[in-house]
Amino acid sequence: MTKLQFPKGFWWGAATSATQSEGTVPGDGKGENIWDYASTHYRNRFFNGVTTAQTSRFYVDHEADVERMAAIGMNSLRTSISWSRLIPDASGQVNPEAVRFYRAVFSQMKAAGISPFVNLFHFDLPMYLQNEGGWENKATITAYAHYAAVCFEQFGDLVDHWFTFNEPMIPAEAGYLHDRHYPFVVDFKRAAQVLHNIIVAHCQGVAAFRQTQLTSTIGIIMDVIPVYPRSQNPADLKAGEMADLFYTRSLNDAILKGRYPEELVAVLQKYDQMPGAVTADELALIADTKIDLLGINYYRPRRVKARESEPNREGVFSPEWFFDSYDMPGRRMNTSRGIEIYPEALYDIAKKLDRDYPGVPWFVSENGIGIQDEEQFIKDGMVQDDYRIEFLKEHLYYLHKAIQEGSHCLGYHMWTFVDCWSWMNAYKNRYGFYRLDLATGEKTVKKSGQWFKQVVAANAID
Ligand code: BGP
Repeated sequence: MTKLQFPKGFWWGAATSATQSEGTVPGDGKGENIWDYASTHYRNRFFNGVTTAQTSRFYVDHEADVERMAAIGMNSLRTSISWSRLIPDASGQVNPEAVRFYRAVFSQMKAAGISPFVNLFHFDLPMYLQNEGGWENKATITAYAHYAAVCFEQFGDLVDHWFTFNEPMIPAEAGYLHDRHYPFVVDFKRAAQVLHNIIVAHCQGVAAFRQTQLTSTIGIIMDVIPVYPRSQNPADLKAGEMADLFYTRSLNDAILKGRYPEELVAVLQKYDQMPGAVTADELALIADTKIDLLGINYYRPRRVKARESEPNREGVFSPEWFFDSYDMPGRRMNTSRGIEIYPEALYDIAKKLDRDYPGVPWFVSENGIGIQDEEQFIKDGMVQDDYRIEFLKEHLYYLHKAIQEGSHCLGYHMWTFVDCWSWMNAYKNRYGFYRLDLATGEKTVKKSGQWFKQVVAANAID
């Protein structure tokens, strides 16, 4: 079979985040974040009884883990810094143990030829900030700018690519609209304020970076869920437009074009849903902020159909205005996670970026498949995850096609390196190149990890 060759220097790696992989040990000085709190106090609601304390123990196991990354050929890894580990309380003091830990990790990675991609915020707001209003409070933006500056100062010499946020829509959407993440609020106007404040924080993070002499890059990681109206009837097309406007363009236009879409502002004004605290200075800052690199997380498409009944005032701003057509016949589903598998979307995303947001180099910063009860596929001591290899191959096929047509995509990171803790399901679904045995802590490479090594070596897929 012909090999599909990727561009020279392509980034092959994986992504993880601090809260999902590090764990804590007594004496590490880490402060509490919203996930430590929520997984302890709401454990029966979401986490299958498993808290953030039970992770893949990257904090203590990082040396061996970096060797494991090298063993499957990874040339890059994205992880995040835990804000509440680095700055554990409201005094703003830096935790020396955290500095020691992250410097050790990033140095080891560099020595092993694994480029550190470092994200500043992956959903894990320190509890001392959440208790004062979290992202609704402008003081959190100031605290974030301080935290970002500390990171650049302490680790700037070791990091190749910085990111201000992972999926900035999620804290607003899941935390303030869909009742999924702490603080479990359902209020559109508050969600809109949270999103705006996070965008301003992103801009201040970029500004803090621009004040340094660092030659690395700074960007952001977004989850672009491509929208496909379920039918060509006008109502479904309109619903698709609105879904794209609210979930994608609201954020992408602000970050990549420097302004909120006029249509969005008009709808929010019409329904009295504009966030109260948006200043002219903030809008000017958004207009002036440019990123160097964009990460795109892709898991599933958003199939959209119109509501059956007319939306009422509340309904317009409820998640029911537009929604996934879960009953759509013929969808290929990942039943473990309840989401559709649609690799063609990676091509569509690339085309959309080229068309609507040209000029910014990008990479796939997360893509992967979470599978329940994966131990059933263990044979000869190894998870035989042929389904994951197929999934990755199919996605890489469409990515390759877009690159061939000129899309400026620089790399591909799989979610994730070792099976890790998940926000909603703890360890129910497994995503890693390495299997984690929760009982013993043992980590063993899966068939997909071995396959990935060949892909990296060839810089190609079959
Ligand atoms: C992304 C998050 C990751 C990770 C991944 C897998 O949206 O950035 O942190 O969790 O989704 O999803 P899940 O863990 O919900 O199955």
